[in-house]
Amino acid sequence: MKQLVRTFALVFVAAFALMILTSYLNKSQGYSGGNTLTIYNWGDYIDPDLLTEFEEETGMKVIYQTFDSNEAMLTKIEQGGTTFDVAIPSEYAISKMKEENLLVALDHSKLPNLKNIDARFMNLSFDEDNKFSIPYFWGTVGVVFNPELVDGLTFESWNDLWDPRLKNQILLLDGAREVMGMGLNSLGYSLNDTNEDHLQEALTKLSTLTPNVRAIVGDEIKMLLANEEAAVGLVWSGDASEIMDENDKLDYMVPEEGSNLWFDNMVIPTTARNVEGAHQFINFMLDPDHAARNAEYVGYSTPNAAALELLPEDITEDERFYPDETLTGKLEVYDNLGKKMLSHYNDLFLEFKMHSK
Ligand code: N2P
Repeated sequence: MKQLVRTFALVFVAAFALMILTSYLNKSQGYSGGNTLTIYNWGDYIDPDLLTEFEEETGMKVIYQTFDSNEAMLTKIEQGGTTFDVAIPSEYAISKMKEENLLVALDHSKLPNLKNIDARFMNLSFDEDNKFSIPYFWGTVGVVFNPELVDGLTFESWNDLWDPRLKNQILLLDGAREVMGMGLNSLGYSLNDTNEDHLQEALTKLSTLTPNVRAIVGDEIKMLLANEEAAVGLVWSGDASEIMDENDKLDYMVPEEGSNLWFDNMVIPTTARNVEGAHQFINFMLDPDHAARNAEYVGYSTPNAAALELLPEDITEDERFYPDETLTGKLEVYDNLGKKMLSHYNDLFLEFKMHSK
């Protein structure tokens, strides 16, 4: 009898432990069953009320995880073991995921709201016919600065960041392509350059910026700049708009040598368990009201023409955040440089980070 009780107890404990373990694994691996939807997005990149509304409307439960760079997102999806239903990478990462067969072809008949996207953002070279990706936000990379803290300096060129008056005053976003791109652009090279001499030259140039670099940071860059903890930041345009909402002394500019124009898009990775729900979510985000509220909440520029109509004019007519084609035509979109070159960029960026500490 005692033996039986003990066996029972043991089986019970083991089953319980297994339950806890699976629930933990499901959470950490982004498991989605029929009624859950697992979303993998950049940090600070959605209005959380929209997730709640989506859950209420569909009865699905959203599991939400974030990343802070395309490289981190790619590594996680490439290594497998995840079950993300929707992810939101940028164009060069999408092109790489397509190459690696990591994306599900979309069923446009399930995305009637796709008609709301401005034709200017459709059918771009990284995904012709939008077979795998649907526009989410777009923008530029540039410099946010606080005119009161920069000792009369004005900003036009990347090279202005090297001014000794900016000692310890610059915050950089933590992105390999963005920081390497700044180094390359400041020398007049393309931010897609793969010439080894140019890349080394860019690294050397960047290492001379280190006296001015206060820190390389993630999403906290917005709080630090708004609180005037530093005078200058290398940021994505939408973060600049968010910072300027908090502190209207600050301004944003895109350097004259050129910079990056980027497009973030919703995709369904082949890891998805709920492809139907993923389409429902994408369509939900394409709704004009949802897209407008999302843009207002996160501060980024929407590619949704119908949503633009709903946004205040002081947002949509601000050329810094809704630049026209004359400016965007001078900017470069990141190319998919291939696995080897991308990891080389990462290594060079790491080397720079080590110098900056
Ligand atoms: C938001 C990140 C925006 C990503 N925190 C720009 N591609």
